[in-house]
Amino acid sequence: MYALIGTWEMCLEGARKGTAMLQSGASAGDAVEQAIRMVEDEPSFTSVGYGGLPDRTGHVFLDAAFMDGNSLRMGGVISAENIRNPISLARKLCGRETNCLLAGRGAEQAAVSFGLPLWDMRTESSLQAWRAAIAKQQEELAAYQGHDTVCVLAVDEQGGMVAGVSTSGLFMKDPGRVGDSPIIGSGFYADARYGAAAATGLGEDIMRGCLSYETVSLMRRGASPADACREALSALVARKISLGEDEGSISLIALSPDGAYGAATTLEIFHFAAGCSEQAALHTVSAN
Ligand code: SD4
Repeated sequence: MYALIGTWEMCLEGARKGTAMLQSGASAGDAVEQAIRMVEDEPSFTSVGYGGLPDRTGHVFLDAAFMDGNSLRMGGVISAENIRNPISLARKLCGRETNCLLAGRGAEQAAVSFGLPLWDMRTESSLQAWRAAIAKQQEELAAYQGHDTVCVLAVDEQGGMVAGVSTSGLFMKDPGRVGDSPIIGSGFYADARYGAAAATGLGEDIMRGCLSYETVSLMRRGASPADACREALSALVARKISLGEDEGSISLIALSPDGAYGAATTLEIFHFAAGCSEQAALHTVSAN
């Protein structure tokens, strides 16, 4: 048995490739890295990797993480520029006892030391979008204006379980702004005994509920992936509403060791790609 789940329609091709790899015996780590690299490499996806939309200063800063649910080790990249495939660097850092989460220049130096390519991640069209936003003096930071994080969870035939995420964060963010994606327990979590989870949406809200850890923790107490996503999300939403806030823009995915998967969202519609012992297909979940 193998299974893989990934966020958003942009992940479909990568998820198909990842499930095909799992079918032919690849590890969950290889499948997750490959699925995410395919999203990072596609410039028409403007929220991840090459072609990602810039911050206010016109620079593309990338966040990524990779967690091995069997060893509970993680590697991560925070606010790094010019790294062609941040997920590959995050994976290389995973397993280190120290120095596993690197930010900025240090991450770029590590990429060079691993022989990973550096790249100007801006494209003419991402710069055009930035110039237009500057001209409009856009102030609002929004989680879902074409700015979505790719999160992929996989379990392989050998029981290996991995979570990976990659994003360029929010369009027009302040320089140095970091969301949930590279933060363990918020943007992602995996424990091969109970399951894996990952989040997409407004990182500032996701972090307040440590949503990925909370989802895995509910699975540890027996919840299915779908129920765990729903319960973790609705608890944070209820708390936000009790504070006089709106529900926010948050979506969660989860995967259990037996290959069951699920998702929950505050959006009208949230797409994810998933397959269990079959090729990945597109699925949807909605807030109601
Ligand atoms: C962040 N969670 O940087 C990311 C962005 C995202 O849908 O996933 N948007 O806050």
